[in-house]
Amino acid sequence: MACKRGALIVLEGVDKAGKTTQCKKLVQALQQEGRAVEMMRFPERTTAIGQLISAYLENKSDLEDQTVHLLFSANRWELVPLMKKKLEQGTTLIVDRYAFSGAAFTSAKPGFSLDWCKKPDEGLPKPDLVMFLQLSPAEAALRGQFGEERYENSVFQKAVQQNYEQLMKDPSVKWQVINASQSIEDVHKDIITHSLNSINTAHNLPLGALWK
Ligand code: ADP
Ligand code: FDM
Repeated sequence: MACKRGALIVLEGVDKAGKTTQCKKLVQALQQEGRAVEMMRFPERTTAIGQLISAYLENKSDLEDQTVHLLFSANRWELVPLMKKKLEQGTTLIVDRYAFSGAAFTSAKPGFSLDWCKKPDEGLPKPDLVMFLQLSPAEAALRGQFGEERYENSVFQKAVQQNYEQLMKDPSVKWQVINASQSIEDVHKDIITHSLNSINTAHNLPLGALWK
């Protein structure tokens, strides 16, 4: 009998919502239960495409907005064979940002529609669950100053938040809003509950195609 597939679980949210903290805690908790699980992140800065993206985010290079948008998408597509292989082998993937960041961030720039921004990511492996870590800009500000990277300013982040709200209206994606203003432990408890449900459900379902 073929082994049961792993679940594709994504964490999204504005800067400082706690995505990286929670992805790491979730992976650790699932591993302690003896489950096959790995963490991924986008952008994945170690590939050749990822290095172009990283230089752009660090303001070391300039690219057209269209170019960088397509690079972010290409960075996901280049990892699709690996993701599919792992999922088929039964490994659950916990992913820090995905196509939703792609659409929410680029469409916060003037002249970019959400529809145009979603197009290059159409057909990517569809997450079984997308948890949106909800945190107000005021609470995010309490978690420290913005860094030096591109997009790290409150006006841009507010526009990003509004775009996420648009994306969350799409019933073809399984969204779960998480109250990210709780303590790290309480957020983790919510996240693990939803993740375990998703892992159990995904076992019996084929992997879907995003936005198709
Ligand atoms: P993101 O990946 O969403 O940008 P991080 O996980 O890097 O967010 O967290 C941003 C900062 O906020 C870190 O200093 C982290 O320790 C802190 N942090 C994360 N979650 C919480 C929480 N629930 N309450 C208070 N501080 C938090
Ligand atoms: N970002 C991330 C995008 O603009 N498009 C994307 O497709 C993705 C995955 O890159 F500002 C933005 C979001 C954030 C930056 O920062 C990546 P982190 O700190 O590595 O998550």
